[in-house]
Amino acid sequence: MTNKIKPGQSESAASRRTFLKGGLAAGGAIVAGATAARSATPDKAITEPHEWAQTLGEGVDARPYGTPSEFEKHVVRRNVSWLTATPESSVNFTPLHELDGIITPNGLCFERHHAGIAVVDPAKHRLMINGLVDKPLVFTMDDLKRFPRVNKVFFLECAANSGMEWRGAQLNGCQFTHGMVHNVMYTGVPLKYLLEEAGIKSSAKWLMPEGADASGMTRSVPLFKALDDCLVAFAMNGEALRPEQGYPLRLVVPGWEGNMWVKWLRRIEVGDQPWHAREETSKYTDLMENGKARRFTWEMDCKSVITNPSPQAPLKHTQGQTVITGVAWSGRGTIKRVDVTIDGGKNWHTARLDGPSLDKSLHRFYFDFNWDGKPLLMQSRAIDSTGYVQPTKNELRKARGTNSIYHNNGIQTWHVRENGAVENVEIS
Ligand SMILES: Nc1nc2c(c(=O)[nH]1)N[C@H]1C(S)=C(S)[C@@H](COP(=O)(O)O)O[C@H]1N2
Ligand SMILES: [Mo]
Repeated sequence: MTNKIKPGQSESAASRRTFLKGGLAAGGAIVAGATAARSATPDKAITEPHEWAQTLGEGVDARPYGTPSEFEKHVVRRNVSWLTATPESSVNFTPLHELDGIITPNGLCFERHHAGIAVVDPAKHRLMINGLVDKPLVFTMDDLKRFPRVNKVFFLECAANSGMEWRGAQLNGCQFTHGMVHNVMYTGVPLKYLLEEAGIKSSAKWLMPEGADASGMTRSVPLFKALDDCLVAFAMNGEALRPEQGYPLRLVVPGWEGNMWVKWLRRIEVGDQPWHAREETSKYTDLMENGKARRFTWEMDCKSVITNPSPQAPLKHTQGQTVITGVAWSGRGTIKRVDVTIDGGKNWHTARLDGPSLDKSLHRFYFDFNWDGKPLLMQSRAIDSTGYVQPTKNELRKARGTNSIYHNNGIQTWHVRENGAVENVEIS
């Protein structure tokens, strides 16, 4: 069960905590704090020459494929040991708290594999389209690159993202609570062009994409989605797909659960009914309180999270000018508004959306404020272009119970202490 404690009370290491709404100290008048700039007192870091100015640096031949600065070594994907029985069938998480803007760098996109990373030779790779088509076709990678291609930014979220938080606050860090999402610009061919080439029979209603990895992953995708906005993608953020993301070819299913985005895509069968594959029966279905399961819950509901500050990224100052930032996304469109509270929901402020607002993409938001140095209970709440409002975790539990793992898009609360430390909590 959850502990109910008041802010300011000393806290145990218990992982699940609940705060009483009445006991909040934050909010009210914002006092003027220190400015973000340092005063002009002598500082050796500016008055003395540094070692990096004493010798020549590496030449242009040192880094044929660039990697981040050695001072950024902590910016990595991480896994959760108790979720990783075997690394070949597991997940790691995007370090959301280390990123800004909306694009996830290729080397930091979370990975989810059912049978490890297949090493596929593009020269030997083929995509087959068969089933209810006039003309079964096989494409080489070169064939695919002769079709008109498009560039589109989309988020991919695993339906299990935040799944460990259904019953209470558990993991300390947005990397772990929300890091099964990445946002990438894909280059690929609209699937509709390939289906048109094969000629879809009038009885066709469903597709079954299949992966070339040892898991041979399959999902049933309705034809209307394929004809709407699915892509067969070969590049991410301007370069070839990474092996982890399905090199040389993956299916892009915008706004829909990540499991459908089949990697190492080798075949698409066209049929007149769904296949009821493992990934849409025993997995990726949502068991309700009454014992029935929701299925084909494809769309990822509108969601947001504050990425900074957060448990892995505490505040380094104790009052004054402060930036709160995070990301919001919706599988149904763009983000219309993000609200932020710093007092556990007593007062809500409209956050500033910055950067491109793209369909079914992450959106970046900021809330700039003057911190009075008192503990904060921070939340963000996103509203998408359909008018859907991100629910609280308790609203979700009321509607769907707590048996589920998937589709947890509830509002996240972070508790910021006076010393800047942050932890994952829930408000009752
Ligand atoms: N062939 C194949 N495709 C796959 C998977 C897989 O194991 N094999 N995992 C799926 C799942 S569950 C998710 S959430 C996404 C993860 O994509 P990513 O590794 O690019 O993050 O790929 C999907 N496509
Ligand atoms: Mo997934």
